[in-house]
Amino acid sequence: MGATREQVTFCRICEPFCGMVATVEGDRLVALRPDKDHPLSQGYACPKGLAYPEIQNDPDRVRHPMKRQPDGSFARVSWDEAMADIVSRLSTIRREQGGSAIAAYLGNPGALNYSNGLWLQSFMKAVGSPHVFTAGSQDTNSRFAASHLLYGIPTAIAIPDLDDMELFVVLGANPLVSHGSLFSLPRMKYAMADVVRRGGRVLAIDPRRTETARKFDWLPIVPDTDAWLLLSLLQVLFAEGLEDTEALATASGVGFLRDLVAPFAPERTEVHTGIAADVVRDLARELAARRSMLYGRTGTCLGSASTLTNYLMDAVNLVAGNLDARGGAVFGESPMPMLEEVTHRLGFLSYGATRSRIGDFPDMLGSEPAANMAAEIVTPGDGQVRALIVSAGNPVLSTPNGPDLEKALDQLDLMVSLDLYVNETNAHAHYVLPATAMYEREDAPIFSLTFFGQPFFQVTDAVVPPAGEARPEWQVFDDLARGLGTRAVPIGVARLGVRVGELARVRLTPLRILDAIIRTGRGGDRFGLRPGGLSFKRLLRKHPHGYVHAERQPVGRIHKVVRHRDRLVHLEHDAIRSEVQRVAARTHDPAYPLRLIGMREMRSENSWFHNAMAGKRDPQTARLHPDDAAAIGIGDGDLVRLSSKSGWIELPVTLTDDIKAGVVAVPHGWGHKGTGSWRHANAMPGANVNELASSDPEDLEPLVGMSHLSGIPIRAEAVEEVGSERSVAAAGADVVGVD
Ligand SMILES: Nc1nc2c(c(=O)[nH]1)N[C@H]1C(S)=C(S)[C@@H](COP(=O)(O)OP(=O)(O)OC[C@H]3O[C@@H](n4cnc5c(=O)[nH]c(N)nc54)[C@H](O)[C@@H]3O)O[C@H]1N2
Ligand SMILES: Nc1nc2c(c(=O)[nH]1)N[C@H]1C(S)=C(S)[C@@H](COP(=O)(O)OP(=O)(O)OC[C@H]3O[C@@H](n4cnc5c(=O)[nH]c(N)nc54)[C@H](O)[C@@H]3O)O[C@H]1N2
Ligand code: SF4
Ligand SMILES: [Mo]
Repeated sequence: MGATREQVTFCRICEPFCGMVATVEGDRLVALRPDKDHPLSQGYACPKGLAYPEIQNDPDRVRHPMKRQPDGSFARVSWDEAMADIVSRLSTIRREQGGSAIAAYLGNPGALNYSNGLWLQSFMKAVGSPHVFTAGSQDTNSRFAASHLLYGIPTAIAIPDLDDMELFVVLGANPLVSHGSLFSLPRMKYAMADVVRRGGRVLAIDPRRTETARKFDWLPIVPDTDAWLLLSLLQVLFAEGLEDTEALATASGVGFLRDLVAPFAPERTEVHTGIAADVVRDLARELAARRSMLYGRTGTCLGSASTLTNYLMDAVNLVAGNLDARGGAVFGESPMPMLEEVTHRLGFLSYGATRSRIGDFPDMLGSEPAANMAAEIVTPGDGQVRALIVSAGNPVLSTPNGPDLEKALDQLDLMVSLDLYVNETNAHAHYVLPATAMYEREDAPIFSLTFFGQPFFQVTDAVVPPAGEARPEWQVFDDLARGLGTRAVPIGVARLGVRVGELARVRLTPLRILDAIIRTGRGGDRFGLRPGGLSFKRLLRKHPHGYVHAERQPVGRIHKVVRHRDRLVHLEHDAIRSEVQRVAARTHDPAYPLRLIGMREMRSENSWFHNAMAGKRDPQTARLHPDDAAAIGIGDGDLVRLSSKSGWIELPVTLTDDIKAGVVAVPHGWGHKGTGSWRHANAMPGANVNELASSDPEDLEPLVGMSHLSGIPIRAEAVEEVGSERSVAAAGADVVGVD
């Protein structure tokens, strides 16, 4: 054990990027405490963030390259041996079937890591494959697609200007637990409480009385009906002459929108949403009268018409005069504007630049729908996937229809994964390669630059050296590319500051690129032209707790944000019209009368915190309303079988009044199996809720191939256990329906 020291850094498990102070003994991260001097988090951190040393030092972590043996177990091999075999197999696949036989999946921690995704994308470009899959098609892509339609760029996403807000409507998000997403403000819950303290209101429109809804106001809604509600809010705004004409001058297609929403008076939509017409009218009036914003996240991004829902949400904000307005929905300013400019010009911010082989879906930021993965592997033809590299992901649990994906994975000629653990997905890999954990690398939140509540930037150095033989993902992609006789370098981004001649000579590291981005960004030293300006080193030394670029996010810049040639927000789209028609024509199968939604819990992060926090959290259960439970004759703690047209799972129920009758909530990321390295998590009961989700292209959201994970039609039945015998009561038809 060496000397004890402290180092200022920040957490990258989720999007607030809370400031942390790490205690290190020798090379070991022993503790984390919230950083009181961090300008945004000011001493706040959540239980997950503080528990990270348990992940860092988890004895179940993968610390060496591992090769799967014929019996399914893993044996340690050297990096050289693993890389040589992987390169040789990739070369063969590429030679015989072409680069498009190679696929990659980037999971959520990859989006919170500055270098992993850049190098993965560059590697895939270098081998010439369109098959990049990400967690985005289960998370954000419908938000991106709506922004592309409205603003001409997927990444233009408005955030709440809470400091001056009078009405904050949270539609399908639970920031008190999730800590916010596509919005980085560690003290968000305090900022929301301040809205109320100033005489304003926070309203959660959610099928469940969430932690956020409990603290503030709750308006229950039938899952997957937000589009109906939003159409009606717009109908009222126009019909009552409440539209903000000045705001509408920033848009084209206002007539289209007016006509589109005209048939949807609240009296027509209340049967779908379960929200009374007069409540909708009052809300529309309140939105027009007060500085306000509708803010949504996974609840509105994972429904069956999620691009439309996101489009309508922004349309309400615009028509009510709250878009790009103080106290409303504002577009954050990036401290590194060149980065967006360059990535935009290079075509990285694409939508529909290519179409998927399966289902003919447009790409989003160069990625295809992850729900297609199994079909892309098993469907013969040009572009059939034969090799898959998974970095920081667990799609067997996080995407629709995991069992099908598992079967498909076993047919691959090569599967490689970069992870901290053996999980349910990479248990099928030929090689699991140990990746560095977040405190083992330098980092910066470069994918969240415009989402900070205050214009902000921070960099961190590695806090401890890599555990065992762990390597950063970018290095592995770089080595693989070299092995294949090519280069995986984000050249375009690199050109920002690094002289091109140098690119050929030196190994271009992410740190060099990050440094260049900072030096050419706001306050940057312009490579010496502005002495005293910022560089990576200077930020680290002079502003270890982060750097606030301006007091507030600016307003009045919609013309700068919009990338359409005419600089107007585009409201008119045939795709939007056809989505409204599709929603209006939707029918319900009486065999599946209930609606399934997800829920996140404080001591859980998707699928990968159950091992570390196993003893500190409750196991997974299904939340059911007592009326629905009574209808099938089950009580608290009893087993329920939930079935959809795609599959079924069984798990114990927790009865609660905090959920709308007809709705069942189940946390995702569970269903750990003995095949993985997670000894504690594997011992916990639980089921993979995404077995109830469909990966059929017909069931994906049509505009961007978004997975439909929220509002899935299901049936609930009692499971009777007599001794070791189990039977399912045929009471499904009696279950209380939602609409
Ligand atoms: N039903 C339902 N399904 C959902 C959702 C839902 O709300 N409901 N939410 C969706 C959302 S929003 C998301 S983001 C996805 C998440 O989907 P995924 O990203 O596929 O799954 P995770 O569970 O986040 O798995 C992350 C993996 O990365 C590993 N890891 C952690 N840190 C690192 C690192 O630094 N480097 C590397 N290489 N690996 C690391 C972890 O060990 C873990 O195995 O799930 C989606 N699925
Ligand atoms: N503790 C914890 N924090 C996390 C995560 C985690 O797993 N655990 N995951 C991180 C990730 S990857 C992400 S993307 C973010 C997500 O951040 P959030 O989206 O804020 O997180 P959720 O808790 O999934 O909130 C979604 C809410 O939508 C509601 N909902 C479901 N269906 C509908 C619907 O049809 N309409 C409406 N109006 N509401 C609906 C749900 O009841 C739920 O309250 O959280 C991040 N933070
Ligand atoms: S809220 Fe997210 S970023 Fe903050 S400490 Fe918790 S896990 Fe880390
Ligand atoms: Mo996510």
